[in-house]
Amino acid sequence: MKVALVLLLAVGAVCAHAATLIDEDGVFDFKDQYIVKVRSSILMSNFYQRLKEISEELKTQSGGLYGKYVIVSNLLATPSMIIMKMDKQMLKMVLACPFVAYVEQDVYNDFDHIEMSAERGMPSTTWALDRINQVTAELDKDLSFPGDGAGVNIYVIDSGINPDHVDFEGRAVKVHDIFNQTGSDCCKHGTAVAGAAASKTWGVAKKANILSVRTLDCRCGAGTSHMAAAIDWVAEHAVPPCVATMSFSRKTSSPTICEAVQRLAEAGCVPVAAATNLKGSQTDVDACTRSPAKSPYAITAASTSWVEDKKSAFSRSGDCVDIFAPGEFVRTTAANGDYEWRSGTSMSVPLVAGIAAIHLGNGVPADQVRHRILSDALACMVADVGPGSPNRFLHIDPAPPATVDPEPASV
Ligand SMILES: [Ca+2]
Repeated sequence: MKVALVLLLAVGAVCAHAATLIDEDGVFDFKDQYIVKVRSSILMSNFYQRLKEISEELKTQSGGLYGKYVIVSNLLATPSMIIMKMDKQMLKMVLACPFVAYVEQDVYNDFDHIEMSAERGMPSTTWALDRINQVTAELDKDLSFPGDGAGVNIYVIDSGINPDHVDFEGRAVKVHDIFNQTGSDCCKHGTAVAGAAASKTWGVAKKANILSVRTLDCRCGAGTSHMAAAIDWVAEHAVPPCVATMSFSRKTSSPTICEAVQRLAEAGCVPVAAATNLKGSQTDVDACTRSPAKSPYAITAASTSWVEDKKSAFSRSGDCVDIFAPGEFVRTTAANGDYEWRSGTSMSVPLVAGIAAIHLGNGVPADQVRHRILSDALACMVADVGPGSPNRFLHIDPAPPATVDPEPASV
């Protein structure tokens, strides 16, 4: 259960104010660690000075028991967001400080893997690519697209990648690892996501560049600060035209991640996020309770089945979903150099991102790609979309875009 606490506790003389603490029950892997967002009107030097004063005040009052804090690192590119460890009394005082906009608990976020069993038989290996370039449900074996995304950079913010997979044809490269490691795909997720976006055989945008930014560890999990920092890194370093896949999620919505996604969009990249998967008996089906799915700047993708274009049972839904795309039994590249089937909203994301790359490669401006994808989507195609979800199904016309005649020369 998500709990939003507003602590109105003992405040110092200067701090007659309470920021909101975005908190979560039961997960304390990042013990006493928080992301503190300082109000944009405040000079950071003034905030750091105030931290010292609060600490000294608490230490004096408690005989040295409380008032401990450490600035962990400034993983986040935005200087007004800092990651710090602090004791509970220090937290209360920071929350009460008017310099602070909000404090978000930094937590470790597990990954919700989806294992599909082939109870209804298996689809054709090409079904996902085949389905998104045609209007009718019956597959016509035409896998053509009106472009290949050449010159477009697809940032795969994920678990790393195997850039040597033959199906990437040398177009994939590891550009950053948030854990300062090698960027290798030890959880074997990022290579699959990248393959559905841009591999030669199973990708949508078959000539786009793949740039891997690792933010998921070998368990496919990450801290909230890691996720936000990876998005932030791309916002800082992205080379347009570009699109970014975010097939991961914080367990609850996160203002830190939402702000990072906004910066990414403002940097000229098209953000695509997973609606995320339901696990076991979870009854919270709303994608709005997850980040980056909640971000209005991201194109948030939910999953459909290869049978009757039905919303996948595992897929979250709701009005934070922007579009549905195939997400069951998607054939793609595997981290070991082979190929594999993958299911989950994680796999809907790269199909949307691949189409975004095609549009970018065809000259559609980044700030119009979202509108283009949503307006091209097929209406009323998805069965059982779930409460509040828009009934939009990913679609691109396979015919090449019409060439625009040059303006007639003026006489
Ligand atoms: Ca087709």
